[in-house]
Amino acid sequence: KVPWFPQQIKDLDRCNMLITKFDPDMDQDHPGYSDSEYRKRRAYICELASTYKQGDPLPIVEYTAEEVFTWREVYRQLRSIYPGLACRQFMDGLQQLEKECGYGEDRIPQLREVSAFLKEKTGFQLRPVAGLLSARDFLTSLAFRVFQCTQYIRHSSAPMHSPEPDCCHELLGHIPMLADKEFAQFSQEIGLASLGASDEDIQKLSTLYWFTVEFGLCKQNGTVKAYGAGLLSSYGELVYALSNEPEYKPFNPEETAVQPYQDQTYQPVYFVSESFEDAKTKMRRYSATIKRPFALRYDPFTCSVEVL
Ligand code: H2B
Ligand code: FE
Repeated sequence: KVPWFPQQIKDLDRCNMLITKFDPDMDQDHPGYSDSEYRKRRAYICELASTYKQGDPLPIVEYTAEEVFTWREVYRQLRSIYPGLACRQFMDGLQQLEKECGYGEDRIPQLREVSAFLKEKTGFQLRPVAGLLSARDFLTSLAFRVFQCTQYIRHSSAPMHSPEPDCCHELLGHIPMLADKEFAQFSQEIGLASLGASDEDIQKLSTLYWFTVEFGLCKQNGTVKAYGAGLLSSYGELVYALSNEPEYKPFNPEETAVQPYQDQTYQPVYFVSESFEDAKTKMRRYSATIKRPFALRYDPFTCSVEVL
C-alpha cells in the first residue's frame, strides 16, 4: 500500500508532523530549558508557523536586541572562516545575499524577503515550520521546491552550537546553497524520490540527505570544501570536518544510505563527492532503483505532480 503523499503545493498544509526531540520544553539538556522568557518567545514564533497556510505572506518577526546579538556573534565567527572552507557555490550565494538581500551581521534577515530572493534565483520558496519535522514531511516539501524553515533563534547562552535547526542554521547553512540552480535541482530530486516511498526507503533517503545536504563535502580545484548546511552553520564542526581528523569516504548512494549517523555530536565520517554534477548523477541512478508502483512527473507551471 502506497503512503499518502501531496500532489499539489497546497497539500503541504497537511505535512506538518513534528518530532519532539531537542525541544526546549521537554529536553532538560536544551540550553533554553530553564529560561521561561526564551520558552515563551519560542512558543510565540512556533504559533506563527503552526497557523501558516500555503500562499499566506510569510510571518515577519521583530527580533529583539538579544536575538540580534546572538545572530551577530554567529555571523561574524562563521563569515571569517567561510572563504577557505566553503565551496564556490556557497560563497557565490552568500555574496549575492549580502548584496541583494540585506545579509550582514546587523540584522536577522526576514524569511519573507529571503523567500522572494530564492524564488527568483531557483524557484525555491520558504515555508515557516515550528520545529523538527518528520523525515517524510520534510523531504516531501522539497519535491515542490519548498524549504521548511524555522524562524526562532538558538539560546543566547550557546551561540556556537544548536542541537536543533534554528534561523542561523537555515539562513546561513541552507539558503546560500539553495540559490544555486544545480543544488536546487539536486534537492528537489531527493524530494521527488521520497513521494509515496516506503518507510524503509524514507529512512535511506533521509540518511542520504543527512550526508549530502546537511554534512556533505565536495572536491573543488583539487581541495575538499564544505557544502553541507550542518557544517556551514557550525563553526566547530566546519573546522573539524576539514581538518585531518575525521574519516572521508567517496560519496556512493548505496553505501551512504546505510551509514549510521550522529545527531548529538560531530560526525565520525563524511562523504566526499567529486562534484555536484557527479552527486546528482549518482543520486538519480539510486532513486531510479526505489520501487514504486507508479511514475511521477513534476509540472513546474502548476507546482503539482502528475501520477502516471
Ligand atoms: N525538520 C526541520 N524543520 N528541518 C530540518 O532540517 C529537518 C527536519 N531535517 N526534519 C530532516 C528531518 C532531516 O534530518 C532528514 C530528512 O531526516
Ligand atoms: Fe538543515
